[in-house]
Parts: sequence; structure tokens; C-alpha cells
Amino acid sequence: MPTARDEVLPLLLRLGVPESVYQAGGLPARSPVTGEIVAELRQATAADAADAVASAAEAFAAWRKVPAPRRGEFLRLLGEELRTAKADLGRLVTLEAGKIVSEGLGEVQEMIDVCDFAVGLSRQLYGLTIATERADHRMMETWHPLGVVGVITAFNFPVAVWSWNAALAFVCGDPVVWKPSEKTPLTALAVQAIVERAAARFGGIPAGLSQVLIGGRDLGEVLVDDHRVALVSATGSTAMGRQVGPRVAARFGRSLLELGGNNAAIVAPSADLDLALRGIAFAAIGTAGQRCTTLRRLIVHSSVYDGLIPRLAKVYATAKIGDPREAGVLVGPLIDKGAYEGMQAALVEARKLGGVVHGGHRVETLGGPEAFYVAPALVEMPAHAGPVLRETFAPILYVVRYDDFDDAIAMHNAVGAGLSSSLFTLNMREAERFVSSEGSDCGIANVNIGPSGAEIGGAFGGEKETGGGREAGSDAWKAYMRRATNTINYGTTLPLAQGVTFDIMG
Ligand code: UN1
Repeated sequence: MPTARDEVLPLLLRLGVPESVYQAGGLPARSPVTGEIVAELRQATAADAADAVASAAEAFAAWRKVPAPRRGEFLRLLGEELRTAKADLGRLVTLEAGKIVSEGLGEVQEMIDVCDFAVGLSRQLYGLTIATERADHRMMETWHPLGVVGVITAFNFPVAVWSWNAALAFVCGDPVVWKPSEKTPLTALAVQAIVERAAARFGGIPAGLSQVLIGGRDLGEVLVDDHRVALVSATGSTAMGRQVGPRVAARFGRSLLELGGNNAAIVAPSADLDLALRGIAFAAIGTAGQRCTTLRRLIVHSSVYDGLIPRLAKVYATAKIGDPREAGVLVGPLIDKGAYEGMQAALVEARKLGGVVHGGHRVETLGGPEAFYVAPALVEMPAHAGPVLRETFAPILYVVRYDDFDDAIAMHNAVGAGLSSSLFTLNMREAERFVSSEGSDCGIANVNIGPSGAEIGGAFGGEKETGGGREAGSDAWKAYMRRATNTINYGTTLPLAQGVTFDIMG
């Protein structure tokens, strides 16, 4: 395998990232695959961020007047450009975020899918016509562009999450200022270059419609605090969301929060265990446990525990860990040392509580000293307690037993986060109860699939400490627009609502 650095620079060139972004002594971009620093990038300042917001606000005044189906044409072109760049951008995701090749490509496919979705949406954006109680009146609602959208994203889906927001924002008439994770600036710059190619083909895109700010937390803070940013869409930890939400609310801005998950699967007595095994493995060890939808808790009925857990332990012991560019590898590196340390701390805590840990150790022979490869950890816990109750962004799957389905649901819901969930069963009553109002309390509840790997057509997001936001499909677009209720009187009298009389003289 070539070094990451050798691969990254030609890729950036092919993707069209200008050389002006490189700057010695700037922000180091590191590949988790080898641990090397692959580039140093010029960082934006808080003043640059404020300028970006100002130019986005100018772009808004022009873009909101472009008819929505025409805005959709921009998304169609962006989708085309992404199709052309898919192999290169997917590879860059692999190099910068450490995803295996198929998942790197899948991430770009997710971007293409949401562009297609947005094209269709561009001829919809429906409002209702509502029955009015007054004669010769019509009442309707219209959806208008909202304003500048600030998008703050995390390292683990370094480009797809931007696209969920940006595709909808652009089609809804909103400019986007993007603050990507400091850990994944290169893929963000590549996306910006791709957007610029689509914009050049479209012609007449206002400058400032799509901007990216490379740098640290201070840039995100500008987006959070600037009143010209109508919506702040932030993806990351619950701790981050706890700061962002109240600050945006303090200026009566809107926020869309996509925060932590502590996703569980329940395996019921009737479960198809072969299918469950595959679903659990992908959701728990895929992306090296670094999805917000990763399976972190497995709640297994006592009657199938001994049939499932030894088989799962075998999958854990044999899943190939290694350079994510290599064929057959299923588990790539953790993003960095911090992630590794967080994982080890959680395992120490689990052991103290009587947890039996399979795997979880560092694989020192892979990558360089600054690369952190680990064996995924399967942890049999005596109780649903301690580190089981919180999200550790690493491949740790805690397993607990249950005997009664009601207890399983109660345990399932007994954590702060509420993103995704799943149940493996062939029992229709259990399946329906799980997705009913008294079942899973998450934004995503699946049956006979793991909690991760959602399609873009559904609304993506979760409840409780996950923040309540919904992105991507369904009617998530409504967060990017403002609604007006319009009542039009085409008669010659002025009847008042609620039968109120107000007769004036003269
Ligand atoms: C995330 O981890 O932030 O459902 C997003 C999934 C992906 C998106 C995950 N489509 O797993």
C-alpha cells in the first residue's frame, strides 16, 4: 500500500482542491490509516467566518428569488458531479476518516441519493390550502426560504451529513456556511471544489451560496452566535449540543441538533439468529463503531443467549482488522488517540463492574505510532449499568440478558440518547409493540435490521439527548423554510373570524 500522503495529494489535485489552501504551519490534516500528517491547511479566522456569513446573507437575497425547480437543477448538476467524483471522493473519505472502501463509497452514494431527493423536492415544497370559516375567503400556507444555514459536522460522516443539510437548504432557497470537523478538513475542501464545478455549469449562482470554513471551534461559535444565521444544524456529541442549543435559542435562532446515540438491539426468542448475527455485526463493528447509529447495547433473551453470543464472539475474533484500503478488511482504525483512550477507559470501568471483555486491545502492528487500530470489544455485562448507559465513540458492544419483553423495552429506553434502535423477532406482536407508542422511544426503530445504515428517504434523527432534529428525507425540508399562513378575502364584506362583530361608524 502507498503511504496515505502519497495518495492524498494526487487525489486532492484530481478533485480540484486549489493549492492555495495548503500552508506550512497551518492546521495539520492527519490520516488515521497511517497516522501521518498528510497536509497542512490554511485556517480561517473568526473574522473570515463573519465575512462568510455576510456574503451568505447577500447570496440569500438573490437565491431565494430563483424558482425552486430551477434551484433543483443546481442539485441535479451537483449530483452529476458527485457521480463523476465518486471513486476519488470515496477514497479520500477512506484516507481521512478511516472507513473501509465500500463504506467510503457508500458515504458518497448517500450524497448522490440526497441530491436526487432534493431534485424531486424542488417541484414539491407543498403548502396546504385550508378550509376557511369565512365566505369568499381563501386560506393557505406558503413555504419561503429561511435564510443562511450554518452547518457544523463531525468527522465520522465527514461529507454525507453536509449533503443532507446542503441539498435541502439549497433547494429550499438557503445558502450554507459549513464548519466541518477539524479532523476531516480535506474531504470538506474536496466537496467545496465539486460544488464549485456544479455552480460553474449552472451559471449565475450567487457568490457565497456555499462556503466552507476550515479551522477550530471559534468558527463554529460565529455561526452559533450570529443573528444572520437563521438555522444552525449541528451534528456531534450531546455535550456539544448542550452548548449550541441554548446559545442559538438565546437569540431566537433555530437549531437542528443531531447528537449522540446509545443504540440498542433486542434479540427475542423467535429471532432468526443467522440474520441477527449479520445485522449485529455490521451495526456494531462497521465503521469501527464510529457511527452515531452504531449498535452499542445488545439485549438478548436468556433462551437464545448461549446460541448467539459464542457465535458473535467468533465473528468478533475473526473480523479482519487493518488498513481500510485492503480488500477483506472490515474494521479500520479509530479516528485518533483520544478515541482510543476513551475506549480503554470505558473497558476498565466495565471490567470493574464485572464485565467480561472479549477483544478491545490495540493492534500495535498496524499503521504507525499515531494510528490507532483496535480489536472490537464484545462485553458481557452482569447489569445494564455504568458505561453501558453512555455513548463511547468506539467499537464496544455491551451485552445483557432479559427474560421479559416489557423489561427489555424498559431497559432499551433507560438511557439518555434516543437515536436508533432495533428488534430481532419473528413474533408479530413483539414487532408491532416495539414500533408502537409504548415501544422504542427513538427517532429510528427497526425490526430485523440493525440500528445503523439508514436510507436518506426517511427523516433521520432522534429524541431526548439526541437533540430532536430531523434531517434528510420525509418532510425534514420544513426545517429549512419558514411557513406563512395567508388569508385572502376576495369578497366585498369583511366578516371577522370567530363571529366577532366590530361595527364602526361612517
Ligand atoms: C452518523 O453517524 O452521523 O444511518 C450518520 C446511518 C448512516 C448515517 C449515519 N446513513 O448509519
